[in-house]
Amino acid sequence: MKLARFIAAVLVLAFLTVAGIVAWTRSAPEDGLPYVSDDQGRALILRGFNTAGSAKGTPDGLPEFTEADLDREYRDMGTNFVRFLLQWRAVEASPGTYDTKYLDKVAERVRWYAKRGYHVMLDMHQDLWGSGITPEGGAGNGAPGWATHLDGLPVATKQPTWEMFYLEPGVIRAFDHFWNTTGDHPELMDHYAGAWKAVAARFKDEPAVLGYDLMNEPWGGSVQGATFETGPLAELYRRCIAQIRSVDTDSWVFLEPQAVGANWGLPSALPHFDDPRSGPSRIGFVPHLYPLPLDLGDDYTAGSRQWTDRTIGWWRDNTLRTAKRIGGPVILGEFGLDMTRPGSADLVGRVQELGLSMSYWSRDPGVWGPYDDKGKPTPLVDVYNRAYPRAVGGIPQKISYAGKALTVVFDANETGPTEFYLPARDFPKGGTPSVGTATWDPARRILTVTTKTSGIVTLTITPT
Ligand code: MNI
Repeated sequence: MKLARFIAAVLVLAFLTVAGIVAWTRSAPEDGLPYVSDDQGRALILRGFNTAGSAKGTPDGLPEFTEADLDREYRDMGTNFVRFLLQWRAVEASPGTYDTKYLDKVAERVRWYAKRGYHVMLDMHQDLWGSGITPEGGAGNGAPGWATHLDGLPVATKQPTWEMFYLEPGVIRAFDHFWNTTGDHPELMDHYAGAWKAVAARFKDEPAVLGYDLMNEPWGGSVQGATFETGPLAELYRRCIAQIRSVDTDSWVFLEPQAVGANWGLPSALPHFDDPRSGPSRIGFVPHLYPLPLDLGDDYTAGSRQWTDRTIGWWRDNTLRTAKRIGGPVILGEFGLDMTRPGSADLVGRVQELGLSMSYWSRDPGVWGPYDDKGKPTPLVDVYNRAYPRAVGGIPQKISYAGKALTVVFDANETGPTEFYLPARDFPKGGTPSVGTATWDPARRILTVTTKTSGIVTLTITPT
């Protein structure tokens, strides 16, 4: 096992080196990506959590999460975003029938967020296809049992790490049926797209719902890489886009690349998609980031820190390149790690400095999350609780931090005031803007700043 790990590490680092050299010799696109905007047209900077991994295993498919938990999250970290996990098995428990009671319960949770000014991205989650891949049901999640066809192929129930289940013959076959690689179950993809239509029909009029993350961490089964991303994955996305747009022309559709490779910073071959709505396309890119040295068990220290920084650089370049091709904004859908390990807090800070909208993996209690099993804050709370512009009255050009001060440069476009979340630790009495007029909401810790409505604005907020 040790040797296998070493070989895997060497192979992947070799790949990353090649990808890195390729990325280096091409110019990295820096700007010109659109932003997700709110109903006033302001650019949104999103900070939040995946909520929650527990939805994978609960019988009703809902996360273990209360309205009081959300209040605490806002109080402690001032988030404005959630990547909320859905389960296909809960949406479409029997073929062609959509569970309105489940969708009502999701809607109830969406309203908790809406009441507090959050934006919600609904994520059709899966790992390892579905719970039907093993008899006990504890390995995979997502797909309903009726959509799980293993054809009697084996799935060994003991694996050195959970990802290894993806290589089991039965799991590969379940995916091959879904992608219609086998030709035996062409109906499955349309069921999935139909489930999305049902979700979109339910949430199209909920302004807090920003959009839909079509599939978590896609895996191609026996078809991999560019062949998968430009073939069956693109086909699934086209069908889902068509179904969603038949009922909802306004929400964003968010696309993930194949997880293997892209999670580590390798390029994705995901193509451009036409958005059949009038007005500008609303299709965005939501990759994940799991730097390989950490996946292999290292900490963000010493030599591993250098490799991690390099992989983050390649991830950024390759992500922006794919987003350019798609023509949409980027949200970092998942990034997370064990916060009790050395260097973890530094790494979260490093990832925040990419300046992207993001949802941390995840909100669940434990060493990765903001609160441990006893509800005590982990070191994540302190790093994640950082001043940021929640909504910007123009096109952001640059966001930078100098000590406690925060500067945002934007091209004003008459869309409304700029809003900042300012944590009590750094801004105990609120903040003072370098230009414009401000109102301070001490309960929500939000500073709203009205500036000129056209031209470049450089707005610095310092502690009052
Ligand atoms: O690290 C992964 C990951 C590794 C390998 C593979 N394949 C071999 C297909 C797929 C995914 N995923 C990271 C995180 N994503 C889930 C939720 O989406 C979390 O539980 C993982 O930590």
